[in-house]
Amino acid sequence: MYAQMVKSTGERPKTLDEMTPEERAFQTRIDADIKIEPKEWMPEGYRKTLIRQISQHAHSEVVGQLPEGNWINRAPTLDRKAILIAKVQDEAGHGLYLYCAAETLGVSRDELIQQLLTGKAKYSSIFNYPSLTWADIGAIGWLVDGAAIMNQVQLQRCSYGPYSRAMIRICKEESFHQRQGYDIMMALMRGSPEQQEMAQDALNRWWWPSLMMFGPSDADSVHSAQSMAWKIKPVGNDELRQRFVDQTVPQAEFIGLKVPDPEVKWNEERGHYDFGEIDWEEFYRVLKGEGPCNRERMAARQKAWDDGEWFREGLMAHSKKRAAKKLAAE
Ligand code: FAQ
Repeated sequence: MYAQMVKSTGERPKTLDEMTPEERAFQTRIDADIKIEPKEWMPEGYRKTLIRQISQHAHSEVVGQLPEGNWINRAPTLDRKAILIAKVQDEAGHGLYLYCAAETLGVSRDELIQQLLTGKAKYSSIFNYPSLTWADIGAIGWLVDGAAIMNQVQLQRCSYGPYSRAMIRICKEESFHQRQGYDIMMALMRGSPEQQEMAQDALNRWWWPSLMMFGPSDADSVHSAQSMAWKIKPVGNDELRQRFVDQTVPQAEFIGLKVPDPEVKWNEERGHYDFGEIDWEEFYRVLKGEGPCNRERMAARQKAWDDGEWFREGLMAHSKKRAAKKLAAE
């Protein structure tokens, strides 16, 4: 039940010759960068891929509140606490925009939530790691939101209108999140040796999981070829991961932190940083439900769902009453 099952069935994209006339007309619109809107015809695979990706993204935003929520009561100052509350609330809002975008594809929010609670739908692997110290809150903002923006900026160009528009607002907020995380890391690095050590320890633990957020390498990515042909994903997993490394290594060095990878080195010829191999076994273990916090995260979501039952019932009863009143008045 707690497993984020690894069950992927990727297919190579059809060539124009293999497409039906409807599919060809659809692909021509995609190639011309025309946005697809909810009521328009779309291939079933396009609809399913979007539901999968958008709902997994929504679940990630909601589950992603948990590691930081853990530190709201323990934030070191009132200002830091207010900022953290605002940030965690933003993540809830992102989940809501994204569930709404998924609903435009003909799936209900209850169905999506059941998929999460039964382990059928995934959420980002990163949220299965624990937030052990205050420096982790800095590292999450800096690295996790940093990786999220790197991915989401290009998703603003996604071919599906409602998803691409949701991304525009989300990216603005994520950019504030990233800055507040880096600001926490800067403050710690200006502090005592113990604080500096705490910041380095957080970077050591969050670096590799952050690189895993971009998904398997392109060669092993099940959906990338088709998703890129449909412009659901305008840029591949490896290119985004490289952009993230290129952006983040100098930020670490600027405040005196060391990225925990001996192979990180500027490559003049490539114009990029080289970096070491990701532990893909760990990635797939986390996806299978065996990360440090998978059970805890799912138990928290299940509890939230159960605790909210009386409220959902109340809302339904109120809406039925209003509808009956309206009908009686007509
Ligand atoms: N974790 O063929 P691909 C955030 C799965 S938001 C778990 O490459 P795809 C904000 C993948 O689903 C973070 N599963 O798949 C925040 C597929 O399995 P499936 C979330 C992963 O979809 C910050 C299988 O592996 N962002 O952090 C992961 O083309 C702080 C094969 O992979 C988004 O969701 C992973 N890391 O590419 C909130 C962005 N990677 O579905 C709170 C939108 C891969 O067949 C606090 N999503 N898988 O069973 C995407 O861009 C894509 O879905 C990718 C994966 C890039 C994540």
